[in-house]
Amino acid sequence: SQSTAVALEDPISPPIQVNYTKLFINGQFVDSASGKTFPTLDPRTGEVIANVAEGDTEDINRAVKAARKAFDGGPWPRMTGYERSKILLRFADLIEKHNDEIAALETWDNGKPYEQSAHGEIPMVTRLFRYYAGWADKIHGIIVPADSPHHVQVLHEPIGVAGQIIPWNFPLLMFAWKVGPALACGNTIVLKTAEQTPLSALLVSKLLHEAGLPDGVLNVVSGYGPTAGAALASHMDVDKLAFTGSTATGHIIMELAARSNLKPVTLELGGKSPMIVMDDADIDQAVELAHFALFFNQGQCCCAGSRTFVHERIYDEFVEKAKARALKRVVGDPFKKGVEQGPQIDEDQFNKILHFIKSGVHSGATLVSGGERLGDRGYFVKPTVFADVQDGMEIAKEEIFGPVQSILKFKDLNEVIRRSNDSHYGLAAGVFTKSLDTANTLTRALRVGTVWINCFDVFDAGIPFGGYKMSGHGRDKGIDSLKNYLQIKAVVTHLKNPAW
Ligand code: TXE
Repeated sequence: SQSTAVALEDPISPPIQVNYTKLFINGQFVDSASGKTFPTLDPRTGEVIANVAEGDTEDINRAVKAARKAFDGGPWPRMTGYERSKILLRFADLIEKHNDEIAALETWDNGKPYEQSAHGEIPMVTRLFRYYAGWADKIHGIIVPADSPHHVQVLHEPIGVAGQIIPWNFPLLMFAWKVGPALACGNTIVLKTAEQTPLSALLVSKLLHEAGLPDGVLNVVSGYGPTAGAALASHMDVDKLAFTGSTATGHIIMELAARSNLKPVTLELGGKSPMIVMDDADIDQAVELAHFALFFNQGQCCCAGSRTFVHERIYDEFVEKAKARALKRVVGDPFKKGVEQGPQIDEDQFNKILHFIKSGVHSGATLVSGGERLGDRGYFVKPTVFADVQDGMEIAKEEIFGPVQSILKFKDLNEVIRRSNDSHYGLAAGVFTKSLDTANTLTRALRVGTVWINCFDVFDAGIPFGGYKMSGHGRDKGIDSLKNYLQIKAVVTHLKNPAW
């Protein structure tokens, strides 16, 4: 392990010690087989936080072997659901105990406001593990009545070794969405974190073991996508693969799974979610909600309300107020109190966002605020608002994944339904209206996995989350995500005395 300390603004965060930088395989922190490391950077400055062991094919093989052994012969899939739930509950208690320390590490590695990490995300991680601890002893099959003298049982069994590949925008929350249900069902896991944000998963893996998780049940490999990630997706001994990330990588993941052992794949991919503001809306509230829907987490949300559709009757006033709100947004060091927006995750994403801003200007959209980087250090982008955005423009079609709001004008309900659905994506939608009829019509017509009515980004552990169309398939969270991690076995027994 390696130790680095940095003085961060008191009193929000103490200096952070980075204790875990190696791969976590079979209950031990180990170096990568190659001995190679890669740097994880502080997005506020671009400086190195720590050098982390770089996993590749050989490390994935080692991790899968450990997970296989833990599944085939180990106690985890064989212990009672109640025993599993107790370990998950102890883990949740440990996360809660270390909440602020984990939150600070998450903010340092990712750049998101500390207040969001400490009071939003890490508590949600705790909640999620308690939720799935609650399921661990309630997963069971059914009895099916037969047409013949047979007793038919349908057993629900863990699926085996689960491979999980997660992104950097909500590092520990994505860890929880994937690991929680897989563990509750009794599976073993090899998880690859995103190369931008390897630190928090390593820290909590240690806590999970402290809580009593047997060796080899959870293995965490840090490393890059085309090397470690691809080795996991194409591994012949991985029984299931779950991925959150870009649609482009989703194509690759499914292909790797298809070409290897046909492992089932669940995908949670990109989006271009409409946020629809009707003319009966309270404009100030609608502006605030649409602002939050897009700018939350530096705009780095798969479900960001990145097409703000506003009714023509209130359009001009809305744009003025959206501009004023964006100009008021507090951007800066995410460890400072009151900061709403930190830096983007890395230079690639920062450049991608600046490219889209240029594209918006060239295509004739009206730039009403922002439009450039903030400062000359780190990856900060000014909150940017475009008005007069047309459906065909690149900024209205592609996922920008940054603090860039596109405001589009519409006339009537059928038109906004058609335009909202005219996308390869189908992840989420926001609807802002006082009319129950309008809300009901939109809810049924929109081809998306989540509809938020007069709210946005509500992520309770029990609410299923996932996409239609090229936003993916399968659901994270809730009861539905258990299905991703279960095998179904039919057991048919001949009855000698059917009358009884
Ligand atoms: O994503 P990738 P990137 C979108 C967003 C963003 C864009 C690119 O638009 O701008 O994707 O971001 C692993 N085999 N989202 O490049 O590549 C990678 O190491 C196996 C939306 O970061 O999808 C990481 O762990 N794995 C999204 C994970 O995939 C591979 C969140 C995600 O990286 C791989 C993030 C390969 N060949 C980005 N290539 C969301 N849905 O929330 C990469 N990976």
